[in-house]
Amino acid sequence: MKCTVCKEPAIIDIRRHNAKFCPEHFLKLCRDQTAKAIKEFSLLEPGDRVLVAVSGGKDSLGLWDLLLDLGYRADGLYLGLGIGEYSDQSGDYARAFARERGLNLTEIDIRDDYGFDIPSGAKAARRVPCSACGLTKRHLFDKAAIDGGYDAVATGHNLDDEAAVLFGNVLHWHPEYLARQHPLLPARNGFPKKVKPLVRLGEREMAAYCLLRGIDYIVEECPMADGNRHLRYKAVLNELELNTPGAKADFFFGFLARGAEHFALPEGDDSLRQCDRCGAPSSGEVCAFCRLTERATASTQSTNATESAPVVFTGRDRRPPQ
Ligand code: Q46
Ligand code: ZN
Ligand code: ZN
Repeated sequence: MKCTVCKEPAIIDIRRHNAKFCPEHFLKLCRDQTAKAIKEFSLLEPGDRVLVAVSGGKDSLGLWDLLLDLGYRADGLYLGLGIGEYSDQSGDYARAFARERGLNLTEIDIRDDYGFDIPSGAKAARRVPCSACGLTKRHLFDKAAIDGGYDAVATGHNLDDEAAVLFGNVLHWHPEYLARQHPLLPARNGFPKKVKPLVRLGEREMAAYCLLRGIDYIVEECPMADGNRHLRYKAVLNELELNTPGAKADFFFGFLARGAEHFALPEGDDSLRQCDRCGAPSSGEVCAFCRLTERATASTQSTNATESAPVVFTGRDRRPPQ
């Protein structure tokens, strides 16, 4: 197998590009595809200060590395979600990455700062763990970006992630989600700009990128992802991609080019106010995150008061997101 560019031995075959790459040209492809997404969707301006949502996985650490390589000023934010060993290990990978490269990583531990963790907090608030987790992550990344004066929050969603989410949103016809499915969500109403610069790279490519760049990352999936419907959609799309290389990219980029406009929401119709407790933009008096915190910690307090067994994470908590 030879590199399509230089004819040296290739290490990866990317069928949707109908091309094979040696290490040097594969790394160049990853940089070029990231830069192309940033330009094509107007994600960032040169010299922007970016806050990378770091999970310790291949996508977020690879994204941080790529943004720095492309000349952006990028800091990381890691959230300790209290999901057992998974959180302990993913935090170690994020810290090691930042330490070895002298980067600025901020950490927020939701147990220390907000008094709950995702498994027990979700249970107490009667929410599916991934729903409580997503809400928590969105709120805390938004807040950190606004407080820190960053130009954007960047997340490591790749082509496989976006195609799977689109598949779910089309399968169940969620027009309100389709309206927001774009690599760029501009800043609005006190929310920071959010960008997804990896939408042109697949999961397999991000794993290969990290391997070649010497980036150690947590390989295990979050235990709460078990049974997650997006994993099932990914499996269906992988099957399709096997026989139709490029199907995922056609599906996702075709939607952006020809479908998304039909779901766009009229501008300026959000009537948001400030949360009475934390000041974040909110549709009601108290924002969803403050309500979650209240319910999650009220249960902890009453549990402590009655000295009954603490709420702990067990395998039974693994339910798919809604
Ligand atoms: S971390 Fe959180 Fe994911 Fe785990 S609980 Fe679900 S949303 S699966 S990206
Ligand atoms: Zn080459
Ligand atoms: Zn609030």
